[in-house]
Amino acid sequence: MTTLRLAIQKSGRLSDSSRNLIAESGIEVEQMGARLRSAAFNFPLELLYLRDDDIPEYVADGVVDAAIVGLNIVKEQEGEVRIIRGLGFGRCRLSIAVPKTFDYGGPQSLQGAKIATSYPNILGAYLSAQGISAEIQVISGSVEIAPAIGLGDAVCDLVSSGSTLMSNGLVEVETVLQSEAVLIASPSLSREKEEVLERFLFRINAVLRARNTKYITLNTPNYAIPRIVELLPGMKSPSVLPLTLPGWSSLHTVVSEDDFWGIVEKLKQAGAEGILVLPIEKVIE
Ligand code: PRT
Ligand code: ZN
Repeated sequence: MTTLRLAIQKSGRLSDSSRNLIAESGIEVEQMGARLRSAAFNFPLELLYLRDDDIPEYVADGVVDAAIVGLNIVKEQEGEVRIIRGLGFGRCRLSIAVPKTFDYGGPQSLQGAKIATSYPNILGAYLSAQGISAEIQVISGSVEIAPAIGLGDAVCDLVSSGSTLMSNGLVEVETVLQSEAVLIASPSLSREKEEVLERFLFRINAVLRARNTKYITLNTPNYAIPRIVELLPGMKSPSVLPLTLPGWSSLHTVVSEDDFWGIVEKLKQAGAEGILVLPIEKVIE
């Protein structure tokens, strides 16, 4: 049977989440150890562990068929790859930041400035779209220290909590790219590999849909059911089961966790009691 070769980051911020996603998809992989690759036992998948910077090129060249890597890396590199879907982890943004003392009044303030970054292509495209000519100073690591050592007037770097910028006396002023881990694939795969990719994607979709979805059960007096049903943005209409207590029912439905926190108070006010929120493992649509 045809095997799909999938690259993930060997060791770094995306490694654990990538491996967890594969495991939650019900795909069992040999222990990783110090290997460069390992095979799945119960799905036609081979995993390759690579440095994230190498991944887009390997996918574009067809050395691997698909991969999980940051959108920031995909956008920075030139090779042609298909972005299949965002995976909801590894979220960060590529931002321009300036020293606290910089008198910043919008992107035009960067005219003629020297900006240190590891993302010259994304930054270059952003600056030309804004009609700004600035000097791009390419630095491979610790971009945040560049202004302090005279290597730039500003920086363009990845930010998640913002604490690295803050501890270096920098202020985030523009977001150039919103990033997260993405599943990418080679531009052309054989029909057999494309089918395996589809099956892999089907599983991933089920896992990711479930992550933000909760199974809710609650008890309610019967008179409150119409109001509560109105509040619950369920998949379809919720199930209503009678309780042994006369005039009361138990209501079951599935809601997105974000929606749930927005309506929980209203559910209680409407008369809901004993609200349970349960995790869901997979959602197949
Ligand atoms: O060895 P390899 O080359 O594979 O790994 P790497 O060291 O190049 O990458 P790694 O593991 O650091 O990051 C992998 C991917 O994680 C990145 O390409 C992004 O897609 C994503 N990601 C998410 C981040 C961050 N958040 C992040 N905060 N990558 C880097 N950072 C760094 C940032 O560069 C800065 O130095 O964290 C610092 C900022 O963090 P805060 O929280 O202080 O704002
Ligand atoms: Zn890297």
